[in-house]
Amino acid sequence: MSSSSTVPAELDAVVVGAGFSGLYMLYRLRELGMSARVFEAGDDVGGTWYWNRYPGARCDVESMHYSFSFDPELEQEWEWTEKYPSQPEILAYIRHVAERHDLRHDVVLSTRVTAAHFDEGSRRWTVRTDRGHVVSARYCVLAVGCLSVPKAPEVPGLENFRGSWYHTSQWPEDDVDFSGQRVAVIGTGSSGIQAIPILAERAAELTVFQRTANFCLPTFNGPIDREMVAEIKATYPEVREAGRNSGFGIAIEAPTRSALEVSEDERLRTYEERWNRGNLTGVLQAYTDLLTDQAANDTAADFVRDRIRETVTDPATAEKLLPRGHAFGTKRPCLGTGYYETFNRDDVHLVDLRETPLVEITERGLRTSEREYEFDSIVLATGFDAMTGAFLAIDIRGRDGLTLREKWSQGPVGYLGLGVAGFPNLFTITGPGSPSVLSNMIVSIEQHVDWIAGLLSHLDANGLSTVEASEAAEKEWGEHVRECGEATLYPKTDSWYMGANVPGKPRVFMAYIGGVGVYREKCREVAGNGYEGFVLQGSVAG
Ligand code: N01
Repeated sequence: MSSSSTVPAELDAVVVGAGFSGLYMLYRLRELGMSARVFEAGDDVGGTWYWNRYPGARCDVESMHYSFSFDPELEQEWEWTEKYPSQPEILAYIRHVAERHDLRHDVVLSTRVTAAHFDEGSRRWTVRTDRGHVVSARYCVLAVGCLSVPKAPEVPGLENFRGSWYHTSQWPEDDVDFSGQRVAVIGTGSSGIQAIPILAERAAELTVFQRTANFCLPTFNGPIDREMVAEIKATYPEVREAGRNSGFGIAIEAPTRSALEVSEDERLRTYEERWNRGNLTGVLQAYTDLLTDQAANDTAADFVRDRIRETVTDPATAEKLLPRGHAFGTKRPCLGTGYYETFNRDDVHLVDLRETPLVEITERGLRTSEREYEFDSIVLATGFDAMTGAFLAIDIRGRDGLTLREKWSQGPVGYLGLGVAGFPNLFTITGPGSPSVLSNMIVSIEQHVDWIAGLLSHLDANGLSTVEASEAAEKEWGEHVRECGEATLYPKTDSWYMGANVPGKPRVFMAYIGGVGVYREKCREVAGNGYEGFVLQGSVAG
């Protein structure tokens, strides 16, 4: 896939990344009459959905809610085929959006942004790419995604392995033929849990190396319910608006009671009914305190553990698959299709790395503390340097040469997860400190992009040249994000939300858990008060 875009030396805006956020940002910038280019490292648009094309990749937000709302005709025309959209279908949707709005024209593919430096004198960003572009832009918008820098397995020896290996997030474009092969999977997060049942069908033998058993709920995926589609399409504006003002970006009935104030029978009936909905929020949102009170959480965790015991026929395997030691939901819970059932197959094996840790990757396979296993292929489903990795992969320098890496050395800071003090005219779409990964990403992306577009329009209308988060506002917001996180069970768990999956990464709860609607209101208020907490300055350089 190529793009014909030439790149002028001066632009109003450079956008980094052509996933959902970068493409929508481009759309809005064009509406404002600004010149812009999007640089995208991939060979096509799609971001996350371009890269993560491993077998079984699918979004666990339901199709009717995982789409743009800015184009009312498109949301009526587009037909999703399944309850949960598969990666190929989402990618087809993104490509369609790019073409429908002629966005490709300003997207520069196969080009990675390597540096962005702010120049005090001109009040502009100099953006450099790995293909030699040097562009001066008034604004730099980082639409780099929260989960886009793959994490290696850390154990030594990958370079010695004589077979083939694949990371789920960098899957080859031509799918891999595993027939007749002995395949290993390392990792049982969302990616592993989706890939494992399919790999089990394709390989001769599959061995799953599990370090932490996670909670997996069933999707009950299938052809989309046409009646539900018609109902939603008839009221899409209301459905979208309700999502925007909800906790996670999809309106659900808010719980009113503690899990501990109802009888066990009632609780089990409630969990059962919600389990059967086949979604992420059903069980987790059954009671007010499941994410804040360990005893309440235990009731839901026990319910899920019982479902695992019921499903997995070998008790010893079931025991290994039971998540323990972290509260349900505090590591991103997973949705799966036939995940636990897969372990009932004779050709699927489970190695518990808590009992026998992985020691090295060898020429022939994997060695644990107990023995060596031989494989033809290894699949790394080991996750990402989440939420900060993609920002820090670029050499970003703000005022006085301050690097983003220095600024974030103790963990990411920023105001509203949108801007960083010391980095004028730089925007971080779904950045740390915003609801981002704790929400339906597209709802959060649209809100950020719309808000940034409003701000840029305000700057233009008032002849202003720079906008920058103030240190004070950034600090206060950071405190608020931290306090909200600490009121929950999340910080108690080693998770990628906490940066705990990457050795040496500061341990900070990086997302805002106050809720999508609350956050949206805060952003609206900030804008309404003349972009309170941001410093708006100067006249546009001539
Ligand atoms: O990554 P993960 P992911 N040795 O970090 C294990 C989104 N997503 O790619 O938990 C052995 O969750 C690691 O073990 P542990 C979604 O937000 C969404 O699966 O660190 N094991 C863990 O089991 C998701 O949360 C969708 O002990 C090692 C696994 O690898 C996020 O992306 C689909 C290891 C990594 O799990 C990330 O998901 C896919 C090592 N050295 C992804 N290093 C949907 O919408 C890591 N692990 C459905």
